[in-house]
Amino acid sequence: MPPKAAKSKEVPSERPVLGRFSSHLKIGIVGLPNVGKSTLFNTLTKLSIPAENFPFCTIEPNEARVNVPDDRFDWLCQLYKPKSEVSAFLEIHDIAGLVRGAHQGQGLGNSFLSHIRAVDGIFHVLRAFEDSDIIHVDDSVDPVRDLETISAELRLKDVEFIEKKIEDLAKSMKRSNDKQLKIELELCQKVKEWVEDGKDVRLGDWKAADIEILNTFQLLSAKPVVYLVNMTEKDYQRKKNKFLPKIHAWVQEHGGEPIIPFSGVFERNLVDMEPKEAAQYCEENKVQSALPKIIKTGFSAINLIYFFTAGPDEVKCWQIRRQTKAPQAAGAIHSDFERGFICAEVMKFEDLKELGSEGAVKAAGKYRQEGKTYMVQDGDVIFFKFNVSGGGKK
Ligand SMILES: Nc1nc2c(ncn2[C@@H]2O[C@H](COP(=O)(O)OP(=O)(O)OP(=O)(O)O)[C@@H](O)[C@H]2O)c(=O)[nH]1
Ligand SMILES: [Mg+2]
Repeated sequence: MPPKAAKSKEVPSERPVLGRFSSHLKIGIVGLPNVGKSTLFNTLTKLSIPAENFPFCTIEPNEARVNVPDDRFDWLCQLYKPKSEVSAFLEIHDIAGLVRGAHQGQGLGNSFLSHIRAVDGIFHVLRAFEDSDIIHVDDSVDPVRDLETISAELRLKDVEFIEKKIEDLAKSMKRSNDKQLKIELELCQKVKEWVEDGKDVRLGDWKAADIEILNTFQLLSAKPVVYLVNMTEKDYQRKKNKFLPKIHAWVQEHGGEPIIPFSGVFERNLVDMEPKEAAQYCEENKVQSALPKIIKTGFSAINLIYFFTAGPDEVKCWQIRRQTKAPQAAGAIHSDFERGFICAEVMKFEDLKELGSEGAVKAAGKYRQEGKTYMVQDGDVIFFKFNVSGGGKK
């Protein structure tokens, strides 16, 4: 029996997250050709982080790091007025358009799919604007058909991968009767059935042990998705688009991931304006950029969070994967912090904001010492204490 679909998006705290265990996670922009992927990517890169913090801001022509906007970070910078400010960033890859038959090598099929394999989540861009000057690969604008096309391609590639895996496992089992091989084989058969049934791997209610195995496969339909619906500026502004209700219905039926409407043309124009002019334009037209929401949602979708270190020298966001424990979070700063971990002194951002200073948080008894098993939460303000032989304390 294949597992039943996950009922809720809330991951129980003990269950491992589906996806690579790394704090260097990235998201790829995926979709059919000519839907506005590169337009979005180029607009985002214009928001790239200043070069002094990340020397490899635009890593490759199609890879970039973008600041994650955050009022909490801005507030901390106001409070400490630090010499250095380092915000969180989202690494985004622009992937060339995928076409039907890509899994069999259509278009630049297989290499595109390998680019998708290398990212940890997907911004799925859908074209919901009509413009006879911009060719649609399937001749007409129909985002629901496009959703079907892309998601089917990803699943077909997964089936191919799993079939190969099953073959390999069966061969290995002839040589040895290892219990682990048998467990993997059974899981692969379950996954194959699930995917062939038209369901994405990420929607399965997999057991913790299954997830550990699945995480070694990097299956395409296991990756989290955020749907970005590209529409005309007029539609975006009036918050109405004829395709949107159908897209919404489809997404609800297929996992209920976030949908963010945007307008590529509007965002491109806005980013080219002077900040003052842009603000005035937005006010006059009662419209706002969707980019901050796109970046924040993408960051969270690939299971990244961050904690802050804050003081007069530096306010910095340290990005880690959700469910990271305190010593490993300390290791994001320096391996010595992890090796010699003593404890984490933690303030909740909300407490600091409400009470106004570190001293006030301490006085209110809300400054906590946490040990090795503490799971770091997004927005924690942390001071790590550590001790390595010959080293000092911080
Ligand atoms: N009318 C209109 N045209 C757009 C919009 N977004 C992008 N385009 C145009 O559509 C064409 C394709 O845009 P790209 O951003 O290059 O599309 P892409 O998805 O990266 O395409 P491939 O890389 O070929 O897969 C360009 O001529 C863009 O100017 C939009 O919101 N409205
Ligand atoms: Mg492109």
